[in-house]
Amino acid sequence: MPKTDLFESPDYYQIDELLTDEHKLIRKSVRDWVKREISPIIEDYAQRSEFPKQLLKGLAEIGAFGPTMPIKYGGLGLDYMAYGLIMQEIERGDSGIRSTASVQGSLVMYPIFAYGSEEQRLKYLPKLASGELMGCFGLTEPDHGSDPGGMTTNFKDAGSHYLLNGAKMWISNAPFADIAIVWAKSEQDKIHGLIVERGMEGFSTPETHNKWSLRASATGELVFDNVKVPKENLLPNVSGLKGPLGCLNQARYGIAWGALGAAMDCYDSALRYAKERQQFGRPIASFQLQQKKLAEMITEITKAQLLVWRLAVLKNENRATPAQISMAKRNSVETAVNIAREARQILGAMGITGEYPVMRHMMNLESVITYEGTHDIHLLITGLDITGEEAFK
Ligand code: TGC
Ligand code: FAD
Repeated sequence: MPKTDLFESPDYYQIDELLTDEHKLIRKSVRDWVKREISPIIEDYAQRSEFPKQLLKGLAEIGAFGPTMPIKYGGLGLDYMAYGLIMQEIERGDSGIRSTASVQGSLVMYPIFAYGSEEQRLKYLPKLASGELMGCFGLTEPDHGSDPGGMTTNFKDAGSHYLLNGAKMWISNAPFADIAIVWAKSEQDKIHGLIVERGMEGFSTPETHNKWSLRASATGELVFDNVKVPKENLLPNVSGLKGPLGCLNQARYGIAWGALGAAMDCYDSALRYAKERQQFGRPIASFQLQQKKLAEMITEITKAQLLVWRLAVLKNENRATPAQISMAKRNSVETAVNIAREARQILGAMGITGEYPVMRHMMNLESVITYEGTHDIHLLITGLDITGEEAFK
């Protein structure tokens, strides 16, 4: 049943005054699109555990795929504030849809742009920006998640081509992607990025089922059984773990903004419900316990908004460090998870139904807190940054 989306974004500290008119216009156009295209259908797709593929064209049209890329390659040449706002608005609709946009822009287009040859850029980027081609990013393996440096997926020089073997797991967009950016070790034990195309013999992408989280996002494996990859598909300009981790900086930045969108939607739903729902002859918003929850939500959202706004300024100036991005990703997702859990309680029994977006956000955020570096890993990155002592190994 189509639902009316009444979302209004909180701006408790007049942070909008820190945005340009162009930023506000971009946010409005994405928000209108989300209200029109995502909100009415997302609950059904999440319940059915199906990715709404028909949204891809619209996502491309609103500039969700690589908005910071130069116009020459099909991007919009926007700044990182605009990129953050786009991710915030899309994840306000659903984390799974934001995942698709993050992967396409930050994890597929970015490595081709940053590490690819000019031929690779011209061949792939415009088609990825328009959604004509969709991509996925294969770093995680069954036995190597937080520790991707231990990967065993590998390729050998077979003269006219490379021979790729191994498997990746938990890969967003894998079941329908046309291309995959795959990180694999060479015979010299160096990590490189390869562009693997659907249809290459020995390459398959089985879908992962039975998820309770990100149900409207398609997740799968990437399996490589002696796949012949043309030599021109190797990304020539990077080697080592810094290649994939450099892409993660881009995507984690987007999540820092995106998760706040989910938090705002939960807060907005809970506030509206608390004002309308009557118990003991009064709106539940009049009870101190409910006010505490709501007041803490808006406080945490406001703090996180200021953090990501400042991060965007630093990123625009090319001064945002990976550790600063880790802190923001971790903080925003924790904020969102806590707010979703509290909002669900304010809604009482209604909170467990699909009549409201809260439980869907809550379950989605359990993936967001794990992917792109777990909550623990980001804390350890901050720990390393401030102490100089590595506690991973
Ligand atoms: P370590 O020895 O620290 O570093 C290896 C090399 O990488 C460099 N480096 C970075 N470069 C760029 N950006 C960063 N953020 C970087 N972090 C490290 C580092 O300088 C070094 O360079 P060099 O030249 O000296 O070789 O590596 P480590 O093996 O100790 O691991 C460090 C650790 C644990 C922080 C890292 O591996 C990590 O971040 N693990 C988490 C893995 C992760 O985030 N996986 C995400 C998979 S993709 C995904 O989840 C997509 S979900 C998308 C969606 O649906 O939205
Ligand atoms: P593990 O690394 O096994 O960690 C398990 C637990 O141990 C965690 O709590 C972790 O914090 C903790 N831990 C690990 N190491 C340490 C340590 N040194 N110190 C303290 N604690 C530690 N990956 C991709 O490559 N591409 C994708 O598109 C992608 N999409 C995803 C989509 C979804 C829905 C999900 C759930 C995951 C996706 N991932 C993807 C994988 C994701 O990045 C990994 O799940 C994540 O990096 C964690 O790896 P893991 O699940 O193997 O957990």
